Amino acid sequence: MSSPLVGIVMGSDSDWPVMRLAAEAVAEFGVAFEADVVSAHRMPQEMIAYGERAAGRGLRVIIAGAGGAAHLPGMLASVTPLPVIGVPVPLKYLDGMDSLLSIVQMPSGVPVATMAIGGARNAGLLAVRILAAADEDLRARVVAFQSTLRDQAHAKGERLRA
Ligand code: RP5
Repeated sequence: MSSPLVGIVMGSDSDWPVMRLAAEAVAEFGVAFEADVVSAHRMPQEMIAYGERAAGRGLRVIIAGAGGAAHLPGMLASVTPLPVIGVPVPLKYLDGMDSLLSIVQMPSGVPVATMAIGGARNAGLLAVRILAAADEDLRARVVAFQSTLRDQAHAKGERLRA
């Protein structure tokens, strides 16, 4: 197995049912990834160390998901030069609006690409696109994937018109 290019981290293993969609999307394109729990509030030192070491370990994109007071994506973005994609994980209360607002309102200078609430699949697909910008083979796979989406949409229209 080649060394991971995408780091998928989350505040708790309870986020995994959402975050595994990011892992599945990345795996569909044959991109090596790692997944781990890195909690901003329960293990802040380890979280900072993860962000500081990520680029040096060979990671190229970080996907970070958290729920509630979701500070993990923003804090990682503050200590890594890598692109960080944030996934708001919906919890029992507030329907994920708390997670979304905690992730999306970053101060100028510290960007986080914030996905929709529960939008972990798009996080994986965005990570693939970021890598594909400098990888022609991967880009061809993204184009083929887009063709599949187009064909599926046409098929839906055909079924309605039939
Ligand atoms: C957040 O608290 C985690 O990202 C998770 O969404 C939430 C609940 O964590 P657990 O209490 O289930 O470990 O930091």
